[in-house]
Amino acid sequence: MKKMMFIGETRVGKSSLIRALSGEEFSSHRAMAVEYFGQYINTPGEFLENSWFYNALITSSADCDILAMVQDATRSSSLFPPLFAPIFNRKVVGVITKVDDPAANTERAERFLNSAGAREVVHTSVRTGTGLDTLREMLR
Ligand SMILES: Nc1nc2c(ncn2[C@@H]2O[C@H](COP(=O)(O)OP(=O)(O)OP(=O)(O)O)[C@@H](O)[C@H]2O)c(=O)[nH]1
Ligand SMILES: [Mg+2]
Repeated sequence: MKKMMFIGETRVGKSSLIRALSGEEFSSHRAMAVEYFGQYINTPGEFLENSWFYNALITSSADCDILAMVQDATRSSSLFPPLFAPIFNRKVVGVITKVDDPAANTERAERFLNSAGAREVVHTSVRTGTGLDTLREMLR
């Protein structure tokens, strides 16, 4: 069974995405720990926000087939460093969250993800269900 690991800043929507994708009760405790839920692996936002945790992200990614770099469409900044994706040595997909939000700017989010090294980018919303099937399909 293929696994997908989500990385992204705090509050970008990682837990919401896992809840929507799995269709089950996934309750995140905001713990400073990597969480395993079926085919999905959640990581603390702090791991991306503090570069001394990058090693923890890289180590955890050994368990996944696909790494999802999660960018909030409403944010005007991104903490993904340029060319971050290749260091994981995995298939990497960019995931834009909250595309339903009136303040969403998907072109900006896509630029952040492209510069971080994501070639493929999926637009998602847990409110409308946009993009969820595309992500599920990748795990088949
Ligand atoms: N409009 C909209 N809001 C969303 C969407 N996904 C998540 N949110 C909101 O964004 C906020 C953060 O969502 P979480 O899923 O807790 O984010 P997280 O990345 O798990 O956050 P941490 O666990 O703190 O790192 C919540 O208030 C969600 O309701 C979406 O698709 N659309
Ligand atoms: Mg969470």
